[in-house]
Amino acid sequence: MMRGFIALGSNLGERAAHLGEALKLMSSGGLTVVTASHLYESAPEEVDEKQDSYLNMVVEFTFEGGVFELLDRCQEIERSLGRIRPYPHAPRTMDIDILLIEGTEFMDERLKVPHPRLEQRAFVMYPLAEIAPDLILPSGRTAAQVKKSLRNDEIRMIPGG
Ligand code: PH2
Ligand code: MG
Ligand code: MG
Repeated sequence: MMRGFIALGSNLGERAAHLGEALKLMSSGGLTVVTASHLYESAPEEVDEKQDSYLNMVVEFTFEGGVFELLDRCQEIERSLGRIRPYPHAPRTMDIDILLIEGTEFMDERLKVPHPRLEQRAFVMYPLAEIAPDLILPSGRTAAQVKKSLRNDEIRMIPGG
């Protein structure tokens, strides 16, 4: 059984409802959500055009299957929530990114694990550090240390979200 962390994000339509729906869809067929973070709101990063803000969260998961099966499941859930890909970094109803898989490094055109930009992204590190502060990341630092080093006042935890 594999165990790891997945990031979810939405900045189009009913963002919180999309995330709730994705969590429901993730909890079947050998995929189990073990822990879910709060929702965090932040402005789009790494995007040139004006877009609505994102809601992001991170979940710890277990999965009975292989890496590509997991990727297919994530993309199937994105599609069932109306994800279209008109151009890179377009606004999206649902983005599901595999961040880390315990004991696994994976480099392929379709998928890189650990996620290459994981430790640079406040919208990933805030929710990840909430649910796994002592997790050791590829740089050798804990999630809590990396979060602290990013210190970002623009990101907002949604209470109860
Ligand atoms: N995802 C991106 C690009 N920029 N910014 C925020 N705040 N949240 C995201 O999920 C996000 C982003 C590409 O997937
Ligand atoms: Mg993404
Ligand atoms: Mg993605």
